[in-house]
Amino acid sequence: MRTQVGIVGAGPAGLLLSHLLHLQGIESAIFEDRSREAIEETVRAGVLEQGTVDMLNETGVGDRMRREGTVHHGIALRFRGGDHRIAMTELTGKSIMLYAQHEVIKDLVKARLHAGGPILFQVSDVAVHGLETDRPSICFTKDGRRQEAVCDFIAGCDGFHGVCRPSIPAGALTEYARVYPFGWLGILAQVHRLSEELIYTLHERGFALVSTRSPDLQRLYFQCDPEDDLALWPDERIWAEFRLRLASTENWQLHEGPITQKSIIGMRSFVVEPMRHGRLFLAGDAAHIVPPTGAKGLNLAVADVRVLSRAIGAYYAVGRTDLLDQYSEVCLRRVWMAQRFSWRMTSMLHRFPHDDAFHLRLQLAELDETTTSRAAATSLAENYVGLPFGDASPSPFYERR
Ligand code: RFL
Ligand code: PHB
Repeated sequence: MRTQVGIVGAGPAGLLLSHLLHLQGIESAIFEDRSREAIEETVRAGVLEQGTVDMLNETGVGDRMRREGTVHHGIALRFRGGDHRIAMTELTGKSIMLYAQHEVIKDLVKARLHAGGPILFQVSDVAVHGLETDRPSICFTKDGRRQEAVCDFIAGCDGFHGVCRPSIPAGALTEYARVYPFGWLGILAQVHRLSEELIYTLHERGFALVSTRSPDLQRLYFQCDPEDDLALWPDERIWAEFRLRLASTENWQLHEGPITQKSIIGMRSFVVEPMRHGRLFLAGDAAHIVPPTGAKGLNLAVADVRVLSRAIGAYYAVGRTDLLDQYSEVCLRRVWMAQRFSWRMTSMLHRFPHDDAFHLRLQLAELDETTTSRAAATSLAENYVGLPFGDASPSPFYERR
């Protein structure tokens, strides 16, 4: 088969890129190794930055998000048992949206299939070839048959464990990485909403987070040993840990209920430079990972494909290659700012294995400063609601039509 842009991976990056290209009249095909059901059910992110929300709305895939998502204007930082609000909208004029990643995925899959855009689910043994030529290709097995898609460009949107990044010759990329000595145990619980806004907590026993999915389904996390076995965490033990860490000196109550999903995830920071090799462009988790404390991963994936779709659009419309050449540099500047913010939120709110009482007091002092200085609170809020996209490229062709 032949397509203009071959996209590996139907996560937020791959699906949105395909949608943005379609709006500019550019053909693409997506190659995904899991089933449609599997990608539409995987529980991951929940926080969408204002810029992500605006993009989904402006490109016609925001209707259900506007109806079912919840706009939040602040977050709480809980320490010494007390809540301190960061008034995001008051400080920045922007807000965030709580809307689950798998709901974004459902909306994008529906839009792509409706427009006839091919998404090939359950392909196996994907391999990319000819990256340094102007006819790169994607080989894959579908229904037992080995096939090839010849493309002009390939977008590696296949996440951290995908095949695209490792297909780049050794020596062409530099990797920057940090692995944290803790993970997050996350649950979905059938409990009525615990708080109007997210609560990020630092407790002597470690970090905890109260988030939400709907009025009757809550998402909570706490810091744990990344090697912990979920079997060691029966529901009662999980609630006991939340009771301790979320203990409040104010009028706040933890309601407990049935846990419908639980998992443990490791935490790392990772960036690869550059995000391009020949005709292969990496986007989203394939190029960078952040610890989830800043809620940035999905939003970075969206920012990458915005830049990439504009660069590819300018190539097909007027033959420009300069935006493709600038892709990596433009994305990386913002990626590193999000890395720094995610690292900062993680270090400020988690206990590290060898931290002593001195370090805990420094963390509390940092939280005191963040919640009492308007300048410090504004800096956190600006990062949390999302930094400007930072691409100086012309407005995309689909906006001009
Ligand atoms: P994805 O979502 O991993 O999608 C990659 C897709 O590629 C497919 N794939 C392959 N297909 C074909 N052949 C292969 N060889 C393939 N290998 C992989 C996979 O099946 C998959 O469908 O990457 P993408 O699109 O870059 O999106 C990144 C985001 O998913 C990720 O950054 C976020 O989930 C991170 N994240 C959060 N981000 C936010 O912006 N806000 C949040 O509130 C937030 N919370 C979170 C998070 C991530 C979490 N976990 C589970 C790591 C909370 C958690 C707990
Ligand atoms: C979530 O709702 O899953 C969530 C919220 C905030 C984060 C990470 C995850 O920082």
